[in-house]
Amino acid sequence: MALLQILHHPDPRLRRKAAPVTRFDDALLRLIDDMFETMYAAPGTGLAANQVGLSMRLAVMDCSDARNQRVVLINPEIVSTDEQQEMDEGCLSVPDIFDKVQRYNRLHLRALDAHGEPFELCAFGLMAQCIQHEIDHLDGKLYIDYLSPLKRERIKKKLLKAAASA
Ligand code: GNR
Ligand code: NI
Repeated sequence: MALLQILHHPDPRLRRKAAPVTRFDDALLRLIDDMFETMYAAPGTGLAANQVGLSMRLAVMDCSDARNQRVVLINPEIVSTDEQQEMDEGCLSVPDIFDKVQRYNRLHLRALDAHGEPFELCAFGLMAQCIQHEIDHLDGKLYIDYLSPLKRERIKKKLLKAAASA
């Protein structure tokens, strides 16, 4: 296993719309293991392939307190949602910044697992929030896109400054 490097905003690779996964092989399973290791080490509740520089519709998640409920999402599609609510959100690619975003509290999802088998999932709360956050990544979106242009500009400046002094 290996730790992967997590890209930070404003890296242009975070803005690419990722392509569907079509090949289910050992290399994919190894990548998924590496993404889990990277997510747990960060630590974070989710990690999308774009965040480690790969343009693939793949994300890993674990929203449990005990950190023992792995979920792999490949080519995920949201089937239905209910009402939105404001939730506090952060992102490993936008380090040390947190703000409120409108997210669906419940959703129904369809995706493929690590072996290419279809499954469906109903999620609510943190897990539903994390799924929306990861699917946004796969579409080249970041949660800061929902904030005001002024806040977004401040965040970009702060991260560019941090990167320059690293
Ligand atoms: O670790 C993470 N926490 C989190 C908190 C609220 C909403 C979404 C997230 S996902 C984030 C990890 C990450 O950046 N995934 O892409
Ligand atoms: Ni993120």
